[in-house]
Amino acid sequence: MLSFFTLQHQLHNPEFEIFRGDKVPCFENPTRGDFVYEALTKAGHEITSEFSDSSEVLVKVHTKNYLNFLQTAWDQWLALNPENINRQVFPSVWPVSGLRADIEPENFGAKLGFYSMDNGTPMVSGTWEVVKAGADAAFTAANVLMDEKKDVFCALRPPGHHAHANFMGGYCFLNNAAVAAQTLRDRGCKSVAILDVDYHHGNGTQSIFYRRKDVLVLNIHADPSTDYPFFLGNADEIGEGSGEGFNINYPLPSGCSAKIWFDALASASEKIKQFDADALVVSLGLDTYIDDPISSFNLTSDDYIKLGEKIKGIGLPTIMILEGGYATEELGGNVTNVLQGFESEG
Ligand code: Q9C
Ligand code: ZN
Repeated sequence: MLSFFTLQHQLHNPEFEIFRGDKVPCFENPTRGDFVYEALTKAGHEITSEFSDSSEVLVKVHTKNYLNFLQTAWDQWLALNPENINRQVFPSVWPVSGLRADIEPENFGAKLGFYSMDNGTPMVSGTWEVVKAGADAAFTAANVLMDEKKDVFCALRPPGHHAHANFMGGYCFLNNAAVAAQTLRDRGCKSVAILDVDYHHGNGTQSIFYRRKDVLVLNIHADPSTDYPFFLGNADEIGEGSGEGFNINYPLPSGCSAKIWFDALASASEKIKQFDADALVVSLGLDTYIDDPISSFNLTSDDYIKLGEKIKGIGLPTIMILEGGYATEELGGNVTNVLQGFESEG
């Protein structure tokens, strides 16, 4: 399957994140992209790194202020102290409920909190370049799907589905799935479905389309009462205004079986078929894998072949976009298993 990938991803290379007060190695690191690239190559998938500029669509799914912040954040960090060149950027204060979240602060540390939901999304010098290339890939993939009528896969990192219109979080900066879905709409699809199968709820994607009925968003994920992102992803979040009824969440118990997971997938697929979309965007997180180091679902590598078959069975022109998945050595094989299952299904 035609796959979008660039070695540029290696420039987003944070060394550590904070876990319970300690510095721990980043789960979301360049080896993920390297293993996926290797597996795609080995399995004979065609790979392209030719992307076009997604700016016209980026401003429709993110706020201009947030985009401007992301693009200039590293320079602002260096302006504080040139020695920051080897320091990762982390926020430490947030405008939570009850504080003023409507005034962008001048102080850079405060700005960081203003534009983020957690301290788990480290930024380094190359981050903007890499995340912009990821959005460009999603944009180009959607255009290729429309122009050439072929299904495509975006092997992107860092992931995107936790990124809201105006803040980053959960290793995510730009919402690639939202960029792809919006591009499909702009290119003439009357409606689009986004199916998010990452272990974690895709809070950013849900939020971006929450008041819209032209993009149906479905999420299968660990219950937010026990798992990140904690503060979104419950079953009673069904959309708002004209978007009411066009957001569907399937929170599943931490540790649940593959059978329960595939039952939820069957329900979600049924909803997508009833919705009658013109195209499907899949937020393909592979952190549902049994050996994922930060997650607790139980899918095996063989289950990913089945997942690919089921996605194909939905019967829509499809863009799959990589989200999470932190068992890095198995990530490449799990990705190519999904593609294999998808392509085997007539
Ligand atoms: N020590 C995605 O899978 N925090 N994001 C984990 C582990 C957040 C995961 C902390 C996990 C976000 C796209
Ligand atoms: Zn995840």
